[in-house]
Amino acid sequence: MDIFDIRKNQVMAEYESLITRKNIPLEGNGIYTRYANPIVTAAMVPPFWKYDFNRETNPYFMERIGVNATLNSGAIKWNGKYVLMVRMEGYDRKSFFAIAESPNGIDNFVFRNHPVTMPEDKIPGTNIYDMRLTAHEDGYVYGLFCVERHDDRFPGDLSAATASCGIARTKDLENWERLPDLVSKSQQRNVVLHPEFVNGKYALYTRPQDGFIDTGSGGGIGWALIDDITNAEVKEEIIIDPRYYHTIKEVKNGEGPAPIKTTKGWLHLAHGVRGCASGLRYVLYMYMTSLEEPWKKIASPGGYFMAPVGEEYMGDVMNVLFSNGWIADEDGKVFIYYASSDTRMHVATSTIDQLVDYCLNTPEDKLTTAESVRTLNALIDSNLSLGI
Ligand code: M1P
Repeated sequence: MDIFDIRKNQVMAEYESLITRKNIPLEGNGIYTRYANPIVTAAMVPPFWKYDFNRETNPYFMERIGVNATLNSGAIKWNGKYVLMVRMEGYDRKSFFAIAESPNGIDNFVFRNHPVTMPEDKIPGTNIYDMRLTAHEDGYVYGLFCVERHDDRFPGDLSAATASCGIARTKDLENWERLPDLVSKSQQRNVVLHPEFVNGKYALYTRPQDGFIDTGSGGGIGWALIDDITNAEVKEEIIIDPRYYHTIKEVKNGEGPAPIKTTKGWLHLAHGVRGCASGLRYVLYMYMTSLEEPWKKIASPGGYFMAPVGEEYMGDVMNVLFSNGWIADEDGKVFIYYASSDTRMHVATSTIDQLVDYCLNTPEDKLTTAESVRTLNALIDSNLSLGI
């Protein structure tokens, strides 16, 4: 065997072992269960995306195209499979989308042969990422994602960029019809389509922001009704889940996946960001809104729902959990897909009943130390009175 065969066999064996590896549930907190292994990593990208398999042109079996990270993934159940719309990031820093699917939602994720070829809007984007998938009651599956372009108002500044919301739709998850980008007075990232019409209109969760990174005057997660999804424009926007001083969402927040409908209200998963000495810390939190008026918050459990643990802290952008995909099965099981540190994908499982219980019965953040201690003492006193 020459070097070509030795390397090819090694690469294929490692890939096969990773994509067939069984995942194991870890002990949970009663709210959700984490799993031992990440479910999609850069090492699980098919070798035929990275290597030239032609011995003549690649005698050393060298990697030709590298994938740096597999992160923030939209999710949907499709033909009985758990489908992730993975944000792939190449060695060249460009993100693109690719579908990885699994028979059980927790392991054996395999990429389809080709990444998604997303049609461009009138002005082509430089980078696209973080798709939220929504199976809308109009019959389409929509993908809303961030489109980054250089901000040409500042030609000398190579970091000046704009964020807008790209919109595409499909009926087969293969062929995408690109609609015009969302028109909005502010920049937008983390825009999510609500799955139902509201007052006969499409409804969006938005995240207005003054700059590409800083939300500035953007007060939090917004809500806007859209007259025409084929020419979507935010005319009026209200903030339904504000940022707040000295909370997990002091600096920024953003809607995660499209909310899940339950008998008690809409379940929402979001990310909150605060600053600390080591930079920004991204955690996941939940809230619920009214069934009839999805823009009205009815439950706001205090603090974070999930924060990085163990290897989740480490990666390209440290101390980050981010989720833009979850799947609720008909039996009530929920698969929460989240990325750690902008590097790899994980799953946690729960149920609708558990998540609703968590939202309705976790004390709210009452915003001061004194109130937090009062809340804690109430639980302690109640428990001690039971004679435990
Ligand atoms: O690096 C952390 C996240 O930062 C951005 O999220 P937000 O707009 O809320 O700050 C996004 O670039 C996201 O992709 C990334 O994971």
